[in-house]
Amino acid sequence: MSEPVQTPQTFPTRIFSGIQPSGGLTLGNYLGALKRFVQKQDEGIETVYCLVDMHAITVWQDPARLRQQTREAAAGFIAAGIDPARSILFNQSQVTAHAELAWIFNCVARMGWMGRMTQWKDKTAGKNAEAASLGLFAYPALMAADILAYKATHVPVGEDQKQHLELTRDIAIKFNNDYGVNFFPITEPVIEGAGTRVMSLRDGTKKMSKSDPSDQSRINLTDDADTISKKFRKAKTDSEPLPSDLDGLKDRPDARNLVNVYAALADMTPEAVIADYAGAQFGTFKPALADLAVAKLSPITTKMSHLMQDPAEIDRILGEGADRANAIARPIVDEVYDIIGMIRSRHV
Ligand code: AQP
Repeated sequence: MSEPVQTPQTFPTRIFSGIQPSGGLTLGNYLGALKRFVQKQDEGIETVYCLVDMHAITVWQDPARLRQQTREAAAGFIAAGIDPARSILFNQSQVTAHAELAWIFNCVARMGWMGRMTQWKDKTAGKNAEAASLGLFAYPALMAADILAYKATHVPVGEDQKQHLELTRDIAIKFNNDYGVNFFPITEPVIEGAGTRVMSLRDGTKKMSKSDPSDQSRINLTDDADTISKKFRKAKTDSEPLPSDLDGLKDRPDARNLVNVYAALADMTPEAVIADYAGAQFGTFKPALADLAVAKLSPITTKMSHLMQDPAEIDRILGEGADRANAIARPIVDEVYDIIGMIRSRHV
């Protein structure tokens, strides 16, 4: 990849992040992304949040379900605390700058960079990679376009997206070098807190994912209190009690995951959770975790289902967000066309 250049960071702070409406939102999306999106908004930073429906179709989506999932994700954002008056909230396909810049980045990024992406490898592992969509392979270039169409300086994400953020930086650096400009910022990932890597409840070595075939592996933001409790009580663990320090969880991924989830939900450090539950059996810890999860998630679930009763209002919010997003991204992408030498006579 290109040698990193020292680009002065003279760009105003702007946060961008997104979530794919490729299924219902999970506890992983909530703790790794959504909860932190709300914190950034509440810190008063300019925040742009996107339901990346064009990423979702890198694997086949039933059209009616995609529409439903996009509205449901928007409802999830608002129910979790995103205020569409303070943050920009929209779905990606309504702002064409994303697709336009993605094509340009397809021409900047190198095949070898994409081939090294672990998410590409994971998603095609054991399958016929030749049959995967070209979009799935090129996904990180679209993600770079999502971010850089806003010249976003910071992107809160879960641990799984770290490599894609590094690629975004490489694309920005190569573009700036190739055209001799200091046009794009070198975006910083923001990966912080205990919830950046929530693992499957059935296998503590695999991330919790909305596309996991087992519904028992994840908590969905639409699960009712009873379902949340049952899933935590049945979560895979070992037969040992909780240790007295974090080191004791090193080779116990399932137990470690539950401690991390507790910490992220309670806004505690994992060390503090271990201090409270040292020596406790899972028969004690799991019900406490289930109660905590229900207390934190139930208000969100209730608000989501209320919002979902008015899909036209959700569409209105997304449309308004798209107009505000377009007002930022359009001039940036028009300037990119100019930098790379494309005639834009209709826009003069
Ligand atoms: N398990 C997780 N722990 C912490 N953070 C997570 N995120 C996703 N899963 C976890 C974070 O949520 C944001 C949106 O991710 P995404 O839905 O756009 O894509 P993904 O990472 O591919 O999520 P899934 O659930 O695994 O989706 P599918 O199954 O469709 O591929 C990101 O910030 C991500 O880090």
